[in-house]
Amino acid sequence: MTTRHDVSRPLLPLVEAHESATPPSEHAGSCCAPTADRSAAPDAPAVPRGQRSTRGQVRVPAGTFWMGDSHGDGYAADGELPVHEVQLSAHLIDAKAVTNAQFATFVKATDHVTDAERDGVSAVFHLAVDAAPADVLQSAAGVPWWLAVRGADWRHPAGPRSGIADLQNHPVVHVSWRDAQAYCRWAGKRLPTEAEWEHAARGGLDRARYPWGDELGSGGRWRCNIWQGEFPRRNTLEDGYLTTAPVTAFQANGYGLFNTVGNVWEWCQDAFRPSEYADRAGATPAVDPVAAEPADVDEALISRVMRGGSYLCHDSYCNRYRVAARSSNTAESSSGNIGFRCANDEA
Ligand SMILES: [Ca+2]
Ligand SMILES: [Ca+2]
Ligand SMILES: [Cu+2]
Repeated sequence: MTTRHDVSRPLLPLVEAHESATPPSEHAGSCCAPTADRSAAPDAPAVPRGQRSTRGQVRVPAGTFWMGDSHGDGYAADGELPVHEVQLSAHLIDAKAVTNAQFATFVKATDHVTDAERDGVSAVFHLAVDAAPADVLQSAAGVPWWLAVRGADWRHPAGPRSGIADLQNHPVVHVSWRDAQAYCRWAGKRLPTEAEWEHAARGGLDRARYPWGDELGSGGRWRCNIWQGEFPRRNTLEDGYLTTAPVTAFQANGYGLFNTVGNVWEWCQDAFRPSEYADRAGATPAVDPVAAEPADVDEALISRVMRGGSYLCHDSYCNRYRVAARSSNTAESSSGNIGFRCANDEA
C-alpha cells in the first residue's frame, strides 16, 4: 500500500520513456510518449465490474499468426524480434478506440478520478497547448516537445482552456493504464493482450507492415493519422490532423478495426519486457501468450505495453506506427496521445 502523494512536491518531473527499462541507444528514448513520475501514487481504487458486454466489438477468429517485425524496421531496444508463431483463441475486440463520450458515461456512473486528475498535471504536445503560461510547468527531459501542463486531463486534452465538446467522437486521452483497466472492468470488457492487439491490427494480412499492406502511401491519400512535415516544429497536416482524429477516421482494416496504427497509442494488458519474444520463441507456437507482471514492482510503476503509435509518429524519429511496433509506459502515466480499446473473451 502506498501513501497519497505530497501535493507540495514539485509537479511532475517528466522523464523519457524507457529511461529505466532499456539501455540508451539512438532511438530508445525517442518514443513519442513521456513517462510521468508519480511515484507516490496510491493503489488504483476498485471500480465495480459491469455485466459482460460485447457492444462495438468485432470477432477475431481463432488462428495462428506471425508476431513481430518481419521487415527489419524496428528499434532493437523495443524487442520486436524474433518473429515467432502465436496461436490465439477466438476473441472480441473493439472496432474503435474508446471515445470521450464513452469515457464520460463511465465517469458519470462511477465518479472515477483519473491518475492525471489526481495528480493535477499531464503531458501535452507543445504545439497543441491551450493553457495560461503559468500552467505550463516544464518540458520533459530529452523530449522537449512534451510539456507538463497543470489541469490537462481527459476533459481538457490540450490544457485547462480546452474542452471536449467538439471531440465527443475522438479517442479519450490522458488516461493511464489503471484508468483504462477501470473503464474495461465497468464496461464488462477487458484490455486486449499484446498478441491479440497485433493479430487484430493485422486484419488477416500475413506479416504485413501496416494494417492495409506494406506501403505507407503518401500525398493526398493518407491511411492513418501520423505526422507529416518536420518533427516536432512543422506539421503540414496532409492527413488532416495535428492531434487526435475521430475514432472512425480512415478506412477500417480487414477485421473492421479503425486506427490501430497512428492516432493514439493503445494500452494492452501485458507487462512490457524487451526480451518477451526471445524468451517465448523457444516453444512455438506460443498459445494465448500474455506477459507476466514483475514481482516486487509497485502496481502503478509496472511498465505496460502500448501499441500502434500516435499522431506524433514520424519516420525521422519514431517509426512505431507499424503493426509490429511495441512501446511501453508505466501504469500510472498519461499523455495527450495515449488511449485504449477494449477486448473480450468469446462467450
Ligand atoms: Ca496527423
Ligand atoms: Ca491507435
Ligand atoms: Cu511514435
